[in-house]
Amino acid sequence: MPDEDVCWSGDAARAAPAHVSDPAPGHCRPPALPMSPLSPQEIAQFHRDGYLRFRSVLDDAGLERLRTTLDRVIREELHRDDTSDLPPEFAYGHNRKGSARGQVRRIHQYVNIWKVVPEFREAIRLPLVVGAVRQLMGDRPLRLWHDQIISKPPEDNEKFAFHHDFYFWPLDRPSMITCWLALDDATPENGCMHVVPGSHRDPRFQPPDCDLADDLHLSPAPLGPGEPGSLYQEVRTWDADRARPVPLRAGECMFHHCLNYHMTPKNVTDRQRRALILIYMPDGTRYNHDRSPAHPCTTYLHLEDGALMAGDFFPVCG
Ligand SMILES: O=C(O)CCC(=O)C(=O)O
Repeated sequence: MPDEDVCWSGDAARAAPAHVSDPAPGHCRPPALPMSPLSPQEIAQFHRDGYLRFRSVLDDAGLERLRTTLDRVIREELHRDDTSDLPPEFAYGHNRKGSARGQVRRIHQYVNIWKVVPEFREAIRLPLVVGAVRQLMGDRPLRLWHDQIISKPPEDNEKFAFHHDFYFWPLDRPSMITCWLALDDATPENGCMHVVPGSHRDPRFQPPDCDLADDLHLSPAPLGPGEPGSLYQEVRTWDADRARPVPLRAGECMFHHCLNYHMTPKNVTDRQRRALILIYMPDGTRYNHDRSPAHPCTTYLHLEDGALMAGDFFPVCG
């Protein structure tokens, strides 16, 4: 990767990046809302279903810039041996060695590409995305929890089985909202997102040790634990055709709540399926070590349990 594109290097990859500044760690003052792109109906729909298909958030030039940049990063990373000058989480999910068939694997999960590549650092603050997420979170100031690229190239790729994201995160409350931004047209055939509408409201999927009182998104679901025919019993066995596909054109995005069950099927086409995934949390979110003690984005930060997720690692975005 060319020097001018590397924002972090060596020890700096494990310390706070100098180029980003956090004006007010902790409960920061909300920046002015850039725009309010969502209607009340769309906000209600998100709270009911746990996801919302949105519109294009990039113009053609912006989309092409991200795609070209990502292709360059993928090319360069395929040949990189030494990752010591990168944030540790960046290489999470990499498998350059390829499949049993001996192919070089071109599927990549780059975590926190915003720390490494300027074009993606700009992308964490896309005005339409930040404006919409602020609205969905009840106008609370946002920080980035982390981003990730997930690229499913033709042939050498796999499905992501049903899961909800909060299960994996060392955070104190399930208030995060993810923007899944398609960099290619995403269809059921090449592995678009598939969601289980309303699953975020099912109490059986909600963490028992979290204070949910302030959470605007949650309300009890009608079925109780273990009830015959309940989502809980069924969801683990579901294939993609049991969920709702969310096809998107390149440049469009969808939002999903961190408790919403989702999956993506294998890409069985000869087309790419690249996505930029931006995960936001409300300012004031705290670290909960026991929930996920070895998360790649926090394990090397040695945060105190209960610490505010603040500072330059988790930048204010809107
Ligand atoms: O992009 C994918 O294939 C999977 C995305 C996903 O599971 C997620 O954003 O949590």
